[in-house]
Amino acid sequence: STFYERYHSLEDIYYWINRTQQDNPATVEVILIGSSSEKRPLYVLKLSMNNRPNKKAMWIDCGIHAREWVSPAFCLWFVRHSLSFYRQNQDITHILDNMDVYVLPVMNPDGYYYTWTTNRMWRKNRSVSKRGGCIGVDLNRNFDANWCTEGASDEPCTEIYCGEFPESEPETQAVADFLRKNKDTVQLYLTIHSYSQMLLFPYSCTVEEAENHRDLLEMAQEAAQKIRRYYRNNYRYGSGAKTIYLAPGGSDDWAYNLGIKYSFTFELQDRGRYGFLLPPSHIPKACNEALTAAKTIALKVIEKT
Ligand code: 0X9
Ligand code: ZN
Repeated sequence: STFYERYHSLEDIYYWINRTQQDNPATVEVILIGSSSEKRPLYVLKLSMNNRPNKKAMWIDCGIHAREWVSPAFCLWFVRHSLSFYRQNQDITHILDNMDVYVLPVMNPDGYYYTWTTNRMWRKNRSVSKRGGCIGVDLNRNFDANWCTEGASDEPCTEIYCGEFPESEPETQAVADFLRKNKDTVQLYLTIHSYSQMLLFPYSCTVEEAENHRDLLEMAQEAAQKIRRYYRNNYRYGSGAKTIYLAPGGSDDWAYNLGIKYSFTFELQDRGRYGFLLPPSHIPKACNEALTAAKTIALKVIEKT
């Protein structure tokens, strides 16, 4: 199997980020957006073709939740596809001709490291709570979107602990600061999770419909249709609150409220047979499905904006 068909340690991913930039100096820039609570760097790859900045951009983050290993694998897969098939594949060419792409391969490096060394099923980051001695905040409950209401917990020992206050975690703050700074160009926000095979959009923090609900629904539906047609696999789609559960403080809702009106959470394979322990042999199909969805949605965004 090739590099992209395996899971990689954090060290390997840092090496890959550096190597990818060195091999593609004209198109790849590495941006340090902050550091984790254990002081690991948070690097974003900026893909920008043709030496000219595009007016539009999309953002993809992976690895908010430590144990969802197929998520960072997707970020690497997406970058490889972009760099290898630009000018060969019509869709990715059109996307990269119209948008810069920001990719954060591992948003929760401390948690990811911990799943490789100590506890494969760890979800949260690794910050030490002031009270109680429990470790970790759920970074996808730590954003400022109906923060810590129903669907999150203020109890540090739970898996859905929202943190001391919105953006209390350095990982959350780094992403939020970067997106605030770039909100005039970023039109599409994608965040990659596993598992359950769903394409979700705002809101998850309330049962109310987003203002452009019909657009978001249509985009998710078209993406799911393509996955069904090309890969014979079913993905559910809809607003987060109505498709899975109420869950406030998520990055997708926060980005949406910031003004990034196309905001999606992808839940990749599978539906529970292997769950978070998806075998590496499933990486190619899982990533190609998500790639199809990402490209379908990005093309729609270019059309609409
Ligand atoms: O609960 C989550 O954070 C996500 N599911 S997961 O099993 N990967 O943990 C779903 C996130 C949906 N979006 C929001 N809750 N904002
Ligand atoms: Zn997740």
